[in-house]
Amino acid sequence: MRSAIVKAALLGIGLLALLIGLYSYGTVGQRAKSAEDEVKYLIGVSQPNLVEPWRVMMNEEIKREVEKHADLRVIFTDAANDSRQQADDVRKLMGYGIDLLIISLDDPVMLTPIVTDTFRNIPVIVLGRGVTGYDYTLYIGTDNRLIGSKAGEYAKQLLDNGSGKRIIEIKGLQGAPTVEERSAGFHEALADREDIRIAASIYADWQRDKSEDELNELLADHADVDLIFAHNDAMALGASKALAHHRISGVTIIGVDGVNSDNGGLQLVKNGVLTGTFTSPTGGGEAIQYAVDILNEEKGIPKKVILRSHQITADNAESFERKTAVSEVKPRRGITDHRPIRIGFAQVGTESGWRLAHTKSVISAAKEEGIELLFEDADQQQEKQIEYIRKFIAERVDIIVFSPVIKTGWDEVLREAKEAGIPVILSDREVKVSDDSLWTAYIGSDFTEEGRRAARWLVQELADAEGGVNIVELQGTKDSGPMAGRKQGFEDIIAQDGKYRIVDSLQGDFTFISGKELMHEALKKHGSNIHVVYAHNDDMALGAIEAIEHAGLRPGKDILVISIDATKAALKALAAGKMNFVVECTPLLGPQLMKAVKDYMAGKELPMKIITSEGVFTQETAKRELANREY
Ligand code: GYE
Repeated sequence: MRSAIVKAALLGIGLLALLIGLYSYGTVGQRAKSAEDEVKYLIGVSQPNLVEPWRVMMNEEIKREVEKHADLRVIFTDAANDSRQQADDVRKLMGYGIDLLIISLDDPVMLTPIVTDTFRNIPVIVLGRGVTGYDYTLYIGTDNRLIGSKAGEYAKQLLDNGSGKRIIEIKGLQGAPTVEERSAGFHEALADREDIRIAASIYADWQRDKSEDELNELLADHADVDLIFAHNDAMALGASKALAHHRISGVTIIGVDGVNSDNGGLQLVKNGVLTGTFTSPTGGGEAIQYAVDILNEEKGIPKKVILRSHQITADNAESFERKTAVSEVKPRRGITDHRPIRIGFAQVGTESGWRLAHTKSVISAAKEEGIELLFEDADQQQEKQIEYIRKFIAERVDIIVFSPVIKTGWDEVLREAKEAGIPVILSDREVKVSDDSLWTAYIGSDFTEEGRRAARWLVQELADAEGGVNIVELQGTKDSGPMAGRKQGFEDIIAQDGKYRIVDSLQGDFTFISGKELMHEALKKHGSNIHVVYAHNDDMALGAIEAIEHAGLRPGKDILVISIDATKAALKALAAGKMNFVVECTPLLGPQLMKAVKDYMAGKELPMKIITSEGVFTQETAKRELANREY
């Protein structure tokens, strides 16, 4: 709670802000006389510029959400595309005593240190572009590579196979990660069509006029163009003007953003200037919602929230507009419908300590929220999981939740759920399907990042070690999300130094027994030539420890042991010196899952991915954590 003096000062800042070009927003300004005491939290919003309509929109969404909270006050800054200015803005905001910073970065590399500094003192939400490392509270953004690849798929659809087709790509700002990602996704998607060529790629800095000017020049030589993909709708509009100027017709234009305002992408699709666009949600509204939760110290705040992008074409523009109109957010079932929400949960099995904790968390969170839960355990078998999902469809549950044992093979049953109008939430493991609208949200970890974290520790720990480092990898269930990500992330990091060698990568299934047996085999084959065991989960690591001891070697000393999950049993082994490093992967997903279920039923759109916040443990930190571990 802010003191009276601070609150009085806040009013002063309002005036000061106007004088120096900042501006503030919130309930105090409007209700100064009656309600100034209610201001509980001050939030700073630092923008890199406000020339892009998309950023103006972001601020609008922030304001709209702030209006719902009488106790919030926000100060906005605009750095006019200057990173040094943005760092100054943040310092100024800190000087005003903000309780939380929302920042959308100009140059992520240059601004990471100021974000890190700020995060030492207050929570920080990063919007749109990531910083390196983990020194922030929450990142909210969209998947730009996915947007690029969706645009590429759409382009392929629009340019029928046959004679050579030419595309011009109009990119945003040179060097910006958003631009590289959108472009990479677009190029990847087109790679399998030899008849399509990206004839030219130009930069237009996200600006309509620059796009028009650059394209005007280019069209002098490239008049034969079939399709233009612009990284935002403003540049797409500029492109259409250049085409008109050259009297070129029949060119398909695809944009990105889909903002609903004059000359925003939605309107441009409606009036036929654009053939299609892909929404790029700003995350402004979500940032305030999470800011409130963070400031109120609620549990289960995620680390990353990835928002879903929607395709808008002439066919769905109107219904999209209706669906997303602010006044249209209404509960997904009748107000008179008082029965509890009913969800069907097809758990993968009972393979690990992690899994048991996950089951417990989901069941108890459902109970706490008064949500009826139909629970089935598929014993690590895909056929059984499919069977249970079909059963839930037949029983017409409100939402289906499942933890897919492997990534592939779900298209058919998910299509059945979609046709029945039942949304599917993926808990802790992802699927790979042709159409991502077949699932509504994923709540779980970033497995590739977990693998990277495991490897980063190793590389640091053995930085001075001479000679080669032989690693045995114990893999989780074949083709499962965590197995694939943990393998990939680990390999990416160790590949940077030739001394690390995976001498054996053995296929387990996340169970203690598989870890023990595989390690037994590995020891028979490689003897004491093994320096490190990297297990994809704790249970396999604990099994491996038994095998190592059985072979007369000392786990944690003769052979370093690294694993992922951080269950109590593993932390005990770590504290006892039998393991060396454990990356956390939290199974306590029940509360976040139930929150998503309730949000969905209340009519909100769920983020595409909610990535949990997790830490890492060494032998020292494990000792401290043991007392608090719930699983
Ligand atoms: O790490 C492992 C388990 O899907 C994240 O599955 C989960 C993994 C977890 O059995 O122990």
